[in-house]
Amino acid sequence: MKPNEKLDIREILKDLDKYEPRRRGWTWRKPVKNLELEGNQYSDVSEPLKNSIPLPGAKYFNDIDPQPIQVITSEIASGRFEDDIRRMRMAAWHGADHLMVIRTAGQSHFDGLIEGTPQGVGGVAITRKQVRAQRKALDIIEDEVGRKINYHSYVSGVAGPDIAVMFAEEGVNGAHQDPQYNILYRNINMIRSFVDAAESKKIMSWANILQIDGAHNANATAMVAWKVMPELMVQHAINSLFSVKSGIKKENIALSTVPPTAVPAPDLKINLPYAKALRDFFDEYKMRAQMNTKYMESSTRDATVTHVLNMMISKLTSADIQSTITPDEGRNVPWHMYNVEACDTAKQSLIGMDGLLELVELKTDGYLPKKVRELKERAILFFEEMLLDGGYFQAVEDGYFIDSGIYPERNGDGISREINGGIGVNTVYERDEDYFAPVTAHFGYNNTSQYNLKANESPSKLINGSTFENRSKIQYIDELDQEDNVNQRLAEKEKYLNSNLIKPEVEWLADGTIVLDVTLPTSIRYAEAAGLVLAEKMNLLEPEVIHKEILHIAEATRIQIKGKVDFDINLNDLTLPEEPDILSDNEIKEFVNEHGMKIVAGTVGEDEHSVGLREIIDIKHGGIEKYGIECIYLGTSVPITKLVDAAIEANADAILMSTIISHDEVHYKNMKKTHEYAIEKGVRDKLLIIAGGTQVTPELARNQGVDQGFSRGTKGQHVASFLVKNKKED
Ligand code: Z98
Repeated sequence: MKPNEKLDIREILKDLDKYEPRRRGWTWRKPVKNLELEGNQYSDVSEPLKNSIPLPGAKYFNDIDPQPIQVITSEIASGRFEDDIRRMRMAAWHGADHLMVIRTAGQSHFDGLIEGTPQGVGGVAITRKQVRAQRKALDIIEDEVGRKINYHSYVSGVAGPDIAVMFAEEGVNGAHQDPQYNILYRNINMIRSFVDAAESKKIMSWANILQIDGAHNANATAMVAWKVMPELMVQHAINSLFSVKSGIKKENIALSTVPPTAVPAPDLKINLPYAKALRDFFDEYKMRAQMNTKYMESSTRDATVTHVLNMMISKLTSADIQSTITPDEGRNVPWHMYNVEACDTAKQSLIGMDGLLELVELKTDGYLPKKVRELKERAILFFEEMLLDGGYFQAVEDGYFIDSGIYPERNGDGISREINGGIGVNTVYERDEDYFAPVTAHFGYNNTSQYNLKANESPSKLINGSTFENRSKIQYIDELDQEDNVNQRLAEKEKYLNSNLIKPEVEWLADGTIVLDVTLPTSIRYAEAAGLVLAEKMNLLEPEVIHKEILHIAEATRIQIKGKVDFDINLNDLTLPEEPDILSDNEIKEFVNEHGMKIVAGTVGEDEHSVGLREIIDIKHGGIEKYGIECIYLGTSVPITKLVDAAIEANADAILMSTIISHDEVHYKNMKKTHEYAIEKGVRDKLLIIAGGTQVTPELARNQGVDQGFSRGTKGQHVASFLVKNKKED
């Protein structure tokens, strides 16, 4: 795979029936002690990538791209897995190494494994083909970026154990699994849910899949999110210990933690003690920190600030995995650019806070430890009361969970589920005495002795291995639906697949969607209506206001409108402007340092417009002085003879002449005169003449005899590069 080539989805789909995952299990980043990049010392970083897109400011640091120590999650499930694969590549280049396929698809409403690749609504249905295609694509992507990528989805719903088996077979590396999710949010019978969970966890442990729990969903669901803090700890405890008892290693158990509140509440005062209490209680487990979606609105700025504040807590409490997705999920716009933005936000913040715990310490007296203790006490009392009242199942029936009171306060609005109710009620059966299952990973009683198997021998030995050992037994079903499948979708997009035709896109190839960002000088209601008219007049199809922000209730409103365009752009019809040929700052500096460089500059003729030229020279604005080039500035309206004479006297390497006035082609005439006068003086061959100005066309300037012309948008670096290159050629 060449970095500058597009992923060919059809190539990935080819021979998918024969694909075998390269490995099983989760991979953490490789820490690097005392990494030094461009003179910067880093404390909590991991191995740099082979290919990546650095942050915008990196151009001032020789494009270094330090990678935080935390695994960074990006959640990608737009509804079309084939487009998600492309977005996974974008996210990986921006630093994501945990790619989750999880969104509001309602996958956990499916009662069995589904096959093929149907298009999802706001998410994707988890199927073997989709999982296999994405894992295969990630093999290519991880080679490209030079870091292992963890692929993740979830083991929920009554089909949970079946999904766990499929994940183990297909090399899925991480999964959400938490029986409490099924019970509280999907009304699956509690006994069934815990039995399924034991089985699923056993399978996940065999495949070394990292497990993330579902406790944070309480926070997103509760009426008053922060009040569920004690309950969140109880939910984490139940799932963690149940997972250990089902066979998962502690290092493969991650708590899904979300800072329970958000600004305008005093964020750190509430969220930090909570995170600290959690770290103290669950110090043997991993933490997957995610953002709070509960209070997230449509402002990307607002979501980003929440994310950054949340990451300060992640740093202070040493979270192991940093999720980035909820700024996107909270706004329900699963678009490429938001995944990428959030990955960059994580990288920028975590690197920005590198070494934070070497700089500050969490206080051991006063408010923080007091609050931490209070939260722990509330959680323990919650647990004790639950045990006294008959245990977890009874507590759920009594509506203990997702109550809007902070324990021990109760508001009676919790979610209540019946022990003898819900989906899958009465579907759990005790195993008969001769029960036997010839499978590799299985929870609980299995009468292997009747077949003379030793205790440490796998029951699957009796059938020459189950699908875990013998992949030829896996039933691979390509597509079941003739209409709704990836081949049909790709055929519809044929025109845009690896062709010269492009159309804007936000989530699916050639979806045609664009966003307008508009400020209108009116109140919010009028701005919204006017915005739609504006979009229609601009020929945008299906316009919809996706964000509104009051700048002032009467003066102005900012709105964002999405809409579609129905035309294509042919890349072959485009004329690309010449790429400026520039050297790096260091290359220029080194050359000037070694060989010296002097220029004489001025605006010529009757021209008083000095700003442009001064910007090219001045160190403050990135002008050529910063490279050590000696600049003799002669001022404005300088006669061309004076410019050349001064250059001779100073033994300068070049003249920088600037002209804005262009009536009667005076700017070009002056260029010609300068060139000719330099010849007359016998210095033309050792003196470079460079002409700049807004009306200068480089080619026309060269036609007048000067060495180069520079127009609008020119920076000191462009001019300095030209000077150095020419001197090098001499
Ligand atoms: C996250 N962004 O945690 P449906 N099972 C568990 C879950 O936590 C979730 C689902 C299933 C969040 C995503 N989590 C929220 C334990 C969802 C999803 O039926 O497809 O909605 O199940 O990363």
